[in-house]
Amino acid sequence: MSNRTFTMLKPDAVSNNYIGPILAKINEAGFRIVAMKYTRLSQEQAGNFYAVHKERPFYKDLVSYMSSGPIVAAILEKNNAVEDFRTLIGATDPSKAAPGTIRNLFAKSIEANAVHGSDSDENASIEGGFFFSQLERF
Ligand code: IDP
Ligand code: MG
Repeated sequence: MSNRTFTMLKPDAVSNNYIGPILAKINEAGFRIVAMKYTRLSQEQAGNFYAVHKERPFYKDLVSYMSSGPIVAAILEKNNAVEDFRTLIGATDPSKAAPGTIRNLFAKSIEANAVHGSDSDENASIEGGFFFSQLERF
């Protein structure tokens, strides 16, 4: 999935009615939406998605938070998608996210930080495959 990345608008972004404003930022930054789904993760699905963080102290809270309400999952396309999207969303902790980044503008806490962005081409492909089949990608 080179030139593609994967994102989720997390439960805080959805419940705060930030789907529209965040998608606008994503489009303004030059990303094309390749696949998109409004859905909700079970505890088990959230646990599998974040399995890489299983040993971290925040894992249990993160899993219940990510399954606490609906999310929007999407595959995005742009040159240098993974790196450019990480720049667009800003640091994990919104209090450290650069001005104008999505997390700076829309996130409330280090856990409820509005958006997910893949950290490598390999993970973008794995994470996109978690939500979408080949046939659902354009
Ligand atoms: P990232 O989303 O910026 O890549 P990761 O370190 O991969 O950050 O962590 C995954 C998610 O886990 C974060 O987006 C955030 O929701 C949550 N998280 C990360 N660090 C903490 C923490 O110290 N306390 C609570 N939640 C955290
Ligand atoms: Mg990460």
